Amino acid sequence: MSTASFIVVVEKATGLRNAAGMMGTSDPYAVVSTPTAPAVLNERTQVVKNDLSPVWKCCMLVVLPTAVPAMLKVEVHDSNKGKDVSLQQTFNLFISPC
Ligand SMILES: [Ca+2]
Repeated sequence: MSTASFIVVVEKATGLRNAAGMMGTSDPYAVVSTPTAPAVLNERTQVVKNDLSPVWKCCMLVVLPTAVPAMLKVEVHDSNKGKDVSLQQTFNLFISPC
């Protein structure tokens, strides 16, 4: 199977939802996955505490098959001591060979 490598930079987000309510401010992190690829990537950025416009500047190496279009999914969550909460910021990026 032929593959291509990509450097994905998850740089920042702005104006995220505050899921902490009166308890403070969201602690966002992003998860990057490749749900359609044979070798599933599931990497995450670091948590940025108390910030609705976090700067992650996180580089990830992604290897995808060139034969078929692939999807890159980016989801943003609020980190908590208990269960993390989705900040309802999800992006699906489709990548296909030219
Ligand atoms: Ca939190």
